[in-house]
Amino acid sequence: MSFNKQASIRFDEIGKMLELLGGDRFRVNAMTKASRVLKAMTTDLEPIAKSEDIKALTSHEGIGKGTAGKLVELARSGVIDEHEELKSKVPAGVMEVMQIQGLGVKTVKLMWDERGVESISDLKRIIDDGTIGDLPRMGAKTIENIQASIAFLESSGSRLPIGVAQRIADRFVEILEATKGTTRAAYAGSLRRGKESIGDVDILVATSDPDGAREAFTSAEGVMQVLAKGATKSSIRSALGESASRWGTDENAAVQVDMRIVDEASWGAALMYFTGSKEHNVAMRERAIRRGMTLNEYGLFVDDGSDDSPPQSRSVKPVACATEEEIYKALDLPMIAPTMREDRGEMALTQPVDVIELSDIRAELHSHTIASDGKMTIEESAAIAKSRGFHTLAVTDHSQSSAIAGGLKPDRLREHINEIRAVNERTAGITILAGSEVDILVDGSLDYEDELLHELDVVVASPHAGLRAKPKQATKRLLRAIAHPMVHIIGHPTGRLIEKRPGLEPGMDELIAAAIEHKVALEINSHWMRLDLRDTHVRAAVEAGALISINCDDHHPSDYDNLRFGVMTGQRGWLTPEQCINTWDAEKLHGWLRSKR
Ligand code: DGT
Ligand code: CA
Ligand code: CA
Ligand code: ZN
Repeated sequence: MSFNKQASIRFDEIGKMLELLGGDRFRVNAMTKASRVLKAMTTDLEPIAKSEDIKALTSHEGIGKGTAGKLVELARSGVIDEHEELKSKVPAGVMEVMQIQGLGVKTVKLMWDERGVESISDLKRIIDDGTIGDLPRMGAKTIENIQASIAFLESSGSRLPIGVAQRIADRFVEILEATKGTTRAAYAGSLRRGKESIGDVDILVATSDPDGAREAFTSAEGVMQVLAKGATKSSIRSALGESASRWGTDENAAVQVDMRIVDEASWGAALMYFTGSKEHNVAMRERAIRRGMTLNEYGLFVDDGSDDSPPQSRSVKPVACATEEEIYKALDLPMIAPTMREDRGEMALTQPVDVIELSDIRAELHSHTIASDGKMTIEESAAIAKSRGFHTLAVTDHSQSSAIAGGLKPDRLREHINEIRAVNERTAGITILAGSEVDILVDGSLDYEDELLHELDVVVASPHAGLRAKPKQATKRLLRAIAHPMVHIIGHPTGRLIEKRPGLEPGMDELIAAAIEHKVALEINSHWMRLDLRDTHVRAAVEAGALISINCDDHHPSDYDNLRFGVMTGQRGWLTPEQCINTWDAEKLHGWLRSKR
């Protein structure tokens, strides 16, 4: 695990443990903030912390003097004293209880202090003997929800990749749209923000027939369990369906889906609230307060100083509520795309960012055919690319070292190049380029001789094996590939698989700087199992001015549909169309490719 990640986890735990022990609010917030900042940071702080350069550490936003001292401790000794000390005071089981959805620190602390709950089994005990009900705010419904969350945590616990969650959400939205009385239905939450993994699916519906919506939702195909069926919120657990088997989960795996019935009139406010992120919402509410207003899921209201009840329940007319646009406008902000709502600087925007859209993509530069491990012929793949309005398709089958993936020996690649050129000759309306996805071997050299690489229009160089290498080695390996004069694109640079394999953890800042120097594009691989580069890497690359290439890495016709996930990952990194080579017109793109020959 990278140094930053280790530090991020420890700071998060320090924050939680401090809070459980009734610690200072200000310090709790500082730790939580530092944890978030470290999680998103692409600069490896280990060498800086090792050299004990406090000034350099505190120059990063969100890292104060205290946090910097702790980073130095961690780099020097592998532990943080305060973290160790707190761990001796807070039982590990209490931290496990904290992972149960819907249980806040306050409640966990109360259970621990008043009922001696020091593990999940302790919690189950006070539920079974009913003594949990003696605690404040523990109605039958709350207890039921806690039980469901425990069951969920025990059955799976891990997050779903976006590609699996997307299909389930699309299906529920379709079902609700087809239900009588529905005026609007949409998904919100992390899925709408295009996050790589999804904890649960959040659906909103506006309807003149709430009973009908509840019925349709809770009795839909694939519903395994109904967790709640309330006036405004219903929750179910849904089977994952066919997409799950491709992901390799067991058939009992499930995802929670929440449906909320909201008012048509305040649709925008509800959509904004339930899209989140929580951090973005908090920042938005603070902004509203500073302007003498109140923002909630019903709208933006002028604060009339009455603390007794929320404004909507007193028939106060909102300043804005129908659309997200009008709420942002009323708070003097440009429209912020859902994918940018992570409190990562969007609150300081004065102009909208022209982030990349799906329709901007005009070329696919990483695709496989039956020549290696793909399921399509060159013609079939080209027909799909053409139907998507692409002007260029690069066929990039695997290289010789990827033997399991049917990698091509040099002679076979030469034949394949001729075949691609022949198909290109007889296919109108799209340019089919001859390329290869060339393995970056563990020492950073490429899997074909330069002479052969020179024959290729497009070289995508990707790491496939040796993905457990130490960060330093990984950096060296990738830097060597980037410096190769015939490489155009680094494919899935870290080789990670979401929720399955961490992949390489190279020094991203160094890779980005080298990519700029050698005019190499870094890929966002759009497959939902990969999304590699990830959002935070993209953001760093975009800020530094590196070129990005968004590709589907198609093996199967349906893989072209994954483009949306790659584009959303680009948006999460604030990528604009100009910086993505797949948006360029044919002349510009082909010229750039040729400049490396
Ligand atoms: P997930 O499900 O873990 O992938 O992440 P989200 O972002 O979908 O989170 P979720 O499902 O807990 O809640 C959906 C949205 O609702 C969230 O992004 C923001 C909003 N929301 C939920 N609970 C709170 C809260 O306690 N405070 C605020 N400000 N917003 C909340
Ligand atoms: Ca969610
Ligand atoms: Ca939820
Ligand atoms: Zn590939």
